[in-house]
Amino acid sequence: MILERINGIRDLRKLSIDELNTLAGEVREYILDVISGIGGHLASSLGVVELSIALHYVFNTPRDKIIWDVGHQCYAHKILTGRREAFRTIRQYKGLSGFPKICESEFDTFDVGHSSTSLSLACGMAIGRDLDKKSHKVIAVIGDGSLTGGMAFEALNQIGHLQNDIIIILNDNEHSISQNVGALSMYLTRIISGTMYNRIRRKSMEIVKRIPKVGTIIFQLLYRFFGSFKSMIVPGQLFEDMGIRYFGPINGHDIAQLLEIFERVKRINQGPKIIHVLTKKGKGYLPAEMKPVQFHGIGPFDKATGISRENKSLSYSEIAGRTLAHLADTDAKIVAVTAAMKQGTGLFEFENRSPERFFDVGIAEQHAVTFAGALAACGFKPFVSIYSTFLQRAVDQLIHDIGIMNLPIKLLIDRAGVVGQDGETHHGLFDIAILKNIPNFVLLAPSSGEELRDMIFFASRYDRGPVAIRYPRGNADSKNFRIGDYRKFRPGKIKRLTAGGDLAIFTFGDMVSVAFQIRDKLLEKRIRTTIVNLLTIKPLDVKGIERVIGGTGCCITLENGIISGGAGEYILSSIAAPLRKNILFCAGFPDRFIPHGTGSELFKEFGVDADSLARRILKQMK
Ligand SMILES: Cc1ncc(C[n+]2csc(CCOP(=O)(O)OP(=O)(O)O)c2C)c(N)n1
Repeated sequence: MILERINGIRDLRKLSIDELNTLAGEVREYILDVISGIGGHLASSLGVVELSIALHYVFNTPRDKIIWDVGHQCYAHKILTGRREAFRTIRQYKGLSGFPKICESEFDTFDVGHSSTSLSLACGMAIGRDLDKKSHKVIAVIGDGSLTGGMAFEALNQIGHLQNDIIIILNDNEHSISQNVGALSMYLTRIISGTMYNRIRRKSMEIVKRIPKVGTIIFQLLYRFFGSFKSMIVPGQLFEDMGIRYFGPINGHDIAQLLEIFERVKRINQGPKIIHVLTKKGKGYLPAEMKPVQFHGIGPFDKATGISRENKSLSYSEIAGRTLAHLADTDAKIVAVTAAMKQGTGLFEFENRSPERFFDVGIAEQHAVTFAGALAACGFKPFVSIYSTFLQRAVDQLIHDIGIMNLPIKLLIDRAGVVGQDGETHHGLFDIAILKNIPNFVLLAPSSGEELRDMIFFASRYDRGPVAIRYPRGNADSKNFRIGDYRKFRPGKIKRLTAGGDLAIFTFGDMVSVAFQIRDKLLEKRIRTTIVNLLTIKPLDVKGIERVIGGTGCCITLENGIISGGAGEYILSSIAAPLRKNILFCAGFPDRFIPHGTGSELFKEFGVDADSLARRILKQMK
């Protein structure tokens, strides 16, 4: 095994090209062994094994800086840079992060997780280097999906203008999570087919020329015919026109080719360069090559068959997607918008059934929100399905393009709360604090499949302003969920789930089940609990809440979000002043970035699990 000898980057640089090829196979197997057991971003990482090897082989890392966009494709990079054994702990509680982390290694140049940041980072690092009169290389690795993000364009604009020495590796696998979309993606495809076309053109001209007598005439006709495709002959002209030298396309699985082009480009010390590298998502593992979307991010699976080991029942995302698709069948004004997350947010059914009203805008959350605002202004009912963490990108759009005009867009905020192993860049802990402070927004939170269905039904008919529905990652309680069984939902009304005179728990969403566990624990101590499902975070049912507090005397609030600026503090500041002392505490996540781990590990660490909360309540009630 060559991999066993790779304890750091120096060991890699001693290998021959043949050995590098063998190493690529071993790294793939190792990634598969580990990720099939615990889950992770598999397909993207398998696609860049040769690229990672070649980059670290040619460039003088960590002095030269490699910046991975999103960072989900960093597994080979981690294995090669001294973290081979630690890789077994990746994405697990207190183990390696699934993304680059500067605190983990000097080879990780920046903390990432959200897309389209690498070019801004490369631009900043290159300018920093030049101001400091240093001479190392700065290399950004960006996927064709991430290149659809607005930030990437903003950075290209500056990079082309300033002309610092920057190397951009465009890792083109024609996929974002799903098949990539948009005009730029089509342009990249034209480059690839253009080079194929060039090869065909050259070959056919050579053959025709050799035909006796008529050969020259046919050659001239063909020449004219091919001439009409001139734009294809100069690949990457778009980048060249922006002042960025284009190289490629290069086969990203041919190590010798990669080494050659990297050596060549490394020697050009001036100006920005882009190397267009073609890779296959899931390379080397047939199930992932066949189903790159499913294997983009996957839970534990059987390595031999590729079949998932997860117990799947209906998730909140699936319920949201199905409900929206069903409503859109009979309501021609409903439009669905996603920023490259149609699988994750369950919108594929909508796309199949109402393709003309389905819009994947690329990794462009800001555009998604403003685009939806325009649709709402035209009388449509745009639903933007978006993960809580990625909605953070569009805060100004929510205020400036939606809130101020009170436009009736509908946000389906998926993965709200702690998301688990993707960690601090991906937890959806800030959405309540953001949205509840934007005037005009109605903010809802279901605790079951049927509540989500009814809230979406409500949102589809509500035209007085924007509505946001936040729901967690994972399976929903769906025992009472039937598609189409819509019941009237009225926002701004709490729901008492249990009656008990000693304590009230005000909660919502997935924390309702935790409240029931607390109730059971307290009952052992003869404390009877009223559980209140808020359902609506804004506008708050202040009167209803005050009535409950008046009845129980003391209460807590409990949420899967940050405490500061969250629903609990909102209750605290909204109820009549004399009642405030009755709130024992507001439970949720503290003013810290929450690391990676399973949901239950994180709830426990931060004292938001039933055991810790029951103990804390008992202590305070005494
Ligand atoms: C701002 C933001 N939106 C959405 C995502 C979710 N996401 C993670 S990877 C990915 C696709 C990236 O595509 P590409 O850059 O081509 O990399 P590939 O996975 O194809 O290697 C998306 C949409 C994200 N990480 N950040």
